Amino acid sequence: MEKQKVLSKKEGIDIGNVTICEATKQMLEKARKDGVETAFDRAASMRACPIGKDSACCKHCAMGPCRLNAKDPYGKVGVCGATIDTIMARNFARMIAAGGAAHTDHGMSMLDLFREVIKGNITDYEIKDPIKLEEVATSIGIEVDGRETKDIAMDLYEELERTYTQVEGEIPFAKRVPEKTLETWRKLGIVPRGAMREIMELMHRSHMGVDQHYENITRQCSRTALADGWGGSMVATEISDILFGTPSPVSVEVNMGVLKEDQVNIIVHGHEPNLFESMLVSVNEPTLVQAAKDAGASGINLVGMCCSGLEMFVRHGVPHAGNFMSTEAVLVTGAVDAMTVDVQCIKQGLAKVAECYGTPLITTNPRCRIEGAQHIEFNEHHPTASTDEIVIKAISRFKNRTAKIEIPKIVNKGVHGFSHEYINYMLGGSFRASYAPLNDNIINGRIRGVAGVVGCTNPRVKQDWVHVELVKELIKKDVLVLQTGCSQIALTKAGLTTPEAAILAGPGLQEVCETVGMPPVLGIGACVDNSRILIAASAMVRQGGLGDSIADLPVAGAAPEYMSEKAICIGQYFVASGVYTVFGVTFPIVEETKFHKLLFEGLEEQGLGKWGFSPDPYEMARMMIAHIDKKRKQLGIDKARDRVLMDMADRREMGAAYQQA
Ligand code: NFS
Ligand code: SF4
Repeated sequence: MEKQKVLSKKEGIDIGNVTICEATKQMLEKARKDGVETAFDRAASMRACPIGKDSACCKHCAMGPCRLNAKDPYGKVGVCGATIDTIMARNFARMIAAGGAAHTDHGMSMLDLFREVIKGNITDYEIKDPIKLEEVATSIGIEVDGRETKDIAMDLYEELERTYTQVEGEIPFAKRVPEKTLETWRKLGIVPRGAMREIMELMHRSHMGVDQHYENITRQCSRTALADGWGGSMVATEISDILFGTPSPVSVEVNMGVLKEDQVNIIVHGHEPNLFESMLVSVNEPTLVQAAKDAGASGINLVGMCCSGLEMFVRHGVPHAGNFMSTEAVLVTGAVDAMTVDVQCIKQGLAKVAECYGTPLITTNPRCRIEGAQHIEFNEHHPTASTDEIVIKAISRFKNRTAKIEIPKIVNKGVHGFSHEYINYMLGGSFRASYAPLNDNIINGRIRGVAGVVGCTNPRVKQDWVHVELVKELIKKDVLVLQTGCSQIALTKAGLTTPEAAILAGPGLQEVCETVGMPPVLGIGACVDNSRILIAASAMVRQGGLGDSIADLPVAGAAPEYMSEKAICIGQYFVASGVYTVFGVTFPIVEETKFHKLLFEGLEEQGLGKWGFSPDPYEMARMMIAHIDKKRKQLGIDKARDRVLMDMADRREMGAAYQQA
């Protein structure tokens, strides 16, 4: 095995302190022994740039780059005269453009696939969920009664294409937005046209010498972000459900212990479900299974990571090895016979680590190649041609394994796959699927409110810890938690996505969970599936009793360990949709500036949501709960909660007295 020289500092990182994931810790110890470096080491040896961290620099032209002073933000301007507010707003805009582009391009790939399937040009995939097809079509006004599936599908395709290409007018899913929320957007001029147009315009406006008013830039930030949340991401989710099936709850195994020493282990990491779906076909192909056996393996073990893994476990129960900050660590087990990736959140550092352990790192998407990785292009017209080839490579690596293998013996279980359709069904029962019981339980106070806790892990904070502590605080205070992305994996490893975890919830939430048999933390899927949270929020508004717009609901969102530009875009579309959204780690902004005041207060005054920031999970929980309580008060349902909790306490006491007697 080729060794790599690594740690810049002799003593290195304090492994016990960089993560609460025991498997990752164990692998970091092994990596140290093996002389292998990971992002944890690099984060420790490279301090974040203090000026960039505050977004106080601009490199949008060659008169600069210009650096302003965060301590005296109005003491200086760029060479062109750009103020701190312009510079920060433009930087923010560029993050939203990039993050939104990632989700919308992913959605577009799903739509391309959908079109080719309907036209019969691609035959390896099919419409798996025609009921969902009809529901989505109906939701945007397409006639379905008495029509052929194929005709409905073609109409749906043509409508949804407008999500991207439409030059003028509102995107199709704007029809799903609660009336009053949509009215606010119209008034502000932020209802999105096609995503291509919005992203193009945002890139234009953030160019040197164009939009130099932070309020105007922020408006286009909202419009572009909404083109992601209610556009590209929503298309990605809905089309994936139609093609691959709508998730319903399944029990899944998570953590590195899902790797099997005596099997050919293949990891799929990235975001788009089509590659993984075909991989699932290939690993079950009898000739390949036989080839694995001939090589001395007892079988082929397919495992997911990050959002690809989430797409697969909510639909097929495929096990999951870990989140973003564990992708290098998992290679250190030596047990991975191939890691195959498509797009997004794929650290270039994986190439070096994979090389150290003789694991083939395989890129598959023309958009993403990595120096030092092999490229086997995935072609949807013959999808299994490439996935078969990857399996063969993995079998050959298994046969020639030289790396010392050490698999952490940790496996956690969780129940995931709570699509908004399922939440509807679960709470309402099969004959009266509806959000009424959720709204009722919020109104009567058993459930205080709903929080979405989502997003990445980040080596600048202790991996998983902020997610887990925040969620524990929230459920303890009767806040129902919805989850997507890497956050969901953190909570599964902590054991909070099982119905038994209801015991950690406050008395009201606990009672609801026990009655329904659901966990207090509902895993919904990948990051594009944050769109499911938007749909659930709209359904809650339509159900009635909780106000007229999303901004009226007692809900809040958080990305406690975020790192990506996609996360910033998601944050902005939640804020623009009316949700108070709190981020952790760091926030790219200088406090006490006009732009800061706009994001953290002004947007709410315009009828939207607003941003919040705290790196501390307990403070974050406090801020979210204070917001939820403020909304309850505005809705006039704050007293109901006191009554119901008092009732429950009384009943419990009576029960205890009765038992003693
Ligand atoms: Ni979301 Fe998925 Fe994870 Fe963050 Fe990356 S995998 S799209 S961006 S790191 S949650
Ligand atoms: Fe400096 Fe203005 Fe050029 Fe930015 S656009 S680098 S602030 S001169």
